[in-house]
Amino acid sequence: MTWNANNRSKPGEDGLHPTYCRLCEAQCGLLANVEKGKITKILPDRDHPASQGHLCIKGPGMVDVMYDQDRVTNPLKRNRVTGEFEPVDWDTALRDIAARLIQIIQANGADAIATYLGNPAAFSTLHIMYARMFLAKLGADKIFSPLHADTGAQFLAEELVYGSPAHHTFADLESCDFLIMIGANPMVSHFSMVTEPLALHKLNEIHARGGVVVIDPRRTETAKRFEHIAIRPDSDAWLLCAILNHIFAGGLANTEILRQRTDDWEQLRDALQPFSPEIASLRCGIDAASIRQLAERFAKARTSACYGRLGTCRGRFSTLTNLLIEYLNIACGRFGVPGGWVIGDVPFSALATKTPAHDEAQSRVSGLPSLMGFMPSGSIAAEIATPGKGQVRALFVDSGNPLHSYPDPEAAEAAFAKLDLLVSIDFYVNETGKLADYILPAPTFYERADLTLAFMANAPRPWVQFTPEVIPPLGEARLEADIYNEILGRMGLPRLFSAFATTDRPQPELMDIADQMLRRGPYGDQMGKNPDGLSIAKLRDWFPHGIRLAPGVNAQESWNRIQNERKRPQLWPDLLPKELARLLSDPKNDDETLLLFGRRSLGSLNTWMHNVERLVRGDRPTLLMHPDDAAPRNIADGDMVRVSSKTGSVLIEAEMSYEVVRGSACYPHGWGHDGGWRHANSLPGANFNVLASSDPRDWEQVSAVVHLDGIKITVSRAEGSAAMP
Ligand SMILES: Nc1nc2c(c(=O)[nH]1)N[C@H]1C(S)=C(S)[C@@H](COP(=O)(O)OP(=O)(O)OC[C@H]3O[C@@H](n4cnc5c(=O)[nH]c(N)nc54)[C@H](O)[C@@H]3O)O[C@H]1N2
Ligand SMILES: Nc1nc2c(c(=O)[nH]1)N[C@H]1C(S)=C(S)[C@@H](COP(=O)(O)OP(=O)(O)OC[C@H]3O[C@@H](n4cnc5c(=O)[nH]c(N)nc54)[C@H](O)[C@@H]3O)O[C@H]1N2
Ligand code: SF4
Ligand SMILES: [Mo]
Repeated sequence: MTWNANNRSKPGEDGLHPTYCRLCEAQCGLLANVEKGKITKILPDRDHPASQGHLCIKGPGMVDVMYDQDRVTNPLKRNRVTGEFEPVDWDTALRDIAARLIQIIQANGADAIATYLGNPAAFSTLHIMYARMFLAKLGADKIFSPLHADTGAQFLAEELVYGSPAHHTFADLESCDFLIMIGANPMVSHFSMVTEPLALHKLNEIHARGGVVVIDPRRTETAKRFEHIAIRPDSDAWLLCAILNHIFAGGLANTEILRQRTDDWEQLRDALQPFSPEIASLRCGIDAASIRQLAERFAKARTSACYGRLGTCRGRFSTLTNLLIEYLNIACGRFGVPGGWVIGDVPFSALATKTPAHDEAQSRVSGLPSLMGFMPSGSIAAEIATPGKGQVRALFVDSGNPLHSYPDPEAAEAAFAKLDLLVSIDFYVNETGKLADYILPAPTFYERADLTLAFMANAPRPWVQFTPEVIPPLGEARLEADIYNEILGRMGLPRLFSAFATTDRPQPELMDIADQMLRRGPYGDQMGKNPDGLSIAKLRDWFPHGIRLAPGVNAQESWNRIQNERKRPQLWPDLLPKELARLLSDPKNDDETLLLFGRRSLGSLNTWMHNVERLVRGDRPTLLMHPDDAAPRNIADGDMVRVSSKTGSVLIEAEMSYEVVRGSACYPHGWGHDGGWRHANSLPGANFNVLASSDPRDWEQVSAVVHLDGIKITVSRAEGSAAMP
């Protein structure tokens, strides 16, 4: 499918094409130079209204992915006997897939079909919506995603406090004077759940106005630039309880706001009494005086916000931690004020149905609740391996690599091999794809039109941009929506978006739907009734670099964006007393075990950018250990070490570092490759998730997020280990 009416520069034409990067939430503006149908260079777009010339190495590096010799641009079929992939034509592949789906539905029912929708889909227009639609058309609804290794706990906390997991709170960086960042490393990640490409610039401004405090078990790239408070992994709930305890005990709370605009704050205040800074200090490793000082700086700053990201989302108390972040902002009167903690404006009209509520469905294998309509994704292998009604027999893996991204890859490998049908929609044969019956090649984002529908509600400086494809899809690559439509067609089922058909649009296409959402939304042209409003055609022709939608977020409006019935933040959900009691009775960690947590690097993105030599040249996956933890174990820099958890064990290289807090160890995620990529497979390193548990009892039970940060490990010097050169 192409969006081809009157493009300024047509896909593939020579010259500079304004476009934007769809790798991380910053969505930086880019200029792609095309010569003879090929992208030759990616330049920063200084005319972009938000990124203003910022970009990182991955945006240009994506061109190397595009032209990678290991990239898949034609459909492949795996011979189950030899294990080898062979080229196959689209029609044969799609017909076979359609026939097998019909067979599976007849024999096992539609609930034997499931989809795993990976991270890149979040950046591709309406992808999450239409992947769900595809399943719905088949009569199925079991969908898995990275949610349970990522944002799940934050979204659940938002649902519990404000009534919706799809309306997010974030820091209004523009006029914030004091920012606490817990478990986030925007100097590398470029922020998550705050859409702001100029991360460094914005943090520098806040630092100059008041302060940026980074709470992290590692002295990260971000922590080094600002103030760092080192914390033990998986102990943030203690710290936050103690900060709130001091806020209430020290008369620092904004009781007027609490009384007038929230519900149940007194229960929260009373329940936090046992969590004195002294008691919390024993658990989180931050001294009581520093906890009190942090609380006071936060409460007394002219404006302030407390923001948490991935480091708060994969521990054993993730939902609690994320609730406490909301409560801290609310209790200090920071919610819904400029420079504070806000809910942004969704700049599009929602055509989709309401996001399903937490616990609307339960996993048949663990009993754990669904979140936003996604099934507990750590159970994907068990959903395939466990017999009974609803056993998954056919799996679509679209833009994902669950075998590498979730705990216990060995169990996943065994389970995936037993499927009747595994289809990977991807441009690489990744570790999951290696087991697939079919690889159906998708275009990269440079070969695809998109509208910045996603993440704009989280932008302190909201904008919108449309990009046509810079060049047409390489080889036979096909957009995911088209692939789904072709399968549905061969099954005799209606196309995606058929529910939106009208007499003048009998077969609406993806971009027609996106256009409708923009045009009917608050900034839209109201289908022609408001000539000053926006449409995709206008963005394409008049604003190819994108356009700022508003000078900033309307912070006060955050109150009107609360989605629960009472339209007030709820400070005492049913699960809270239980979670607080669980925290209080949590046994203290002994000194023998270390707590393992992860890190990312600037040149790689999760599991799939390691095949590009220039992106990984400077990376070396090592286990960072504090010298005080290494010495008693007789471990030195460069030694190979055996790292074991109750789930698995890996042999990796150790690196001495004062960056990590004592009692912890840090290893990057996404390494240890064994997919269809030559360079990545040749690199050292192991898959972190071998050490993470796939036993649902080890996960946080309310959100079903898996436990990836703070995994208990033992580390010993490997026999015969010599220091690496
Ligand atoms: N131990 C540990 N585990 C983690 C994490 C961690 O920090 N530590 N992080 C977690 C997080 S935050 C996330 S988001 C997940 C990610 O988990 P996943 O989404 O399962 O995995 P990715 O590594 O993002 O793999 C994405 C795949 O999509 C392909 N792809 C890229 N763009 C496109 C596209 O446009 N279309 C299609 N069809 N395919 C595309 C890539 O080639 C790649 O194979 O991993 C989680 N797992
Ligand atoms: N270069 C690059 N950028 C990326 C990605 C990438 O892979 N590479 N991935 C993208 C994706 S999918 C996501 S979800 C975002 C994530 O964006 P961020 O959350 O900003 O990035 P992370 O590097 O995961 O940062 C998590 C931080 O939490 C810390 N941490 C770990 N455990 C704990 C803990 O128990 N307590 C506290 N307080 N901190 C802890 C880690 O040391 C780390 O610094 O990044 C996105 N951007
Ligand atoms: S920061 Fe890098 S990866 Fe993220 S959008 Fe910008 S160029 Fe792309
Ligand atoms: Mo993520």
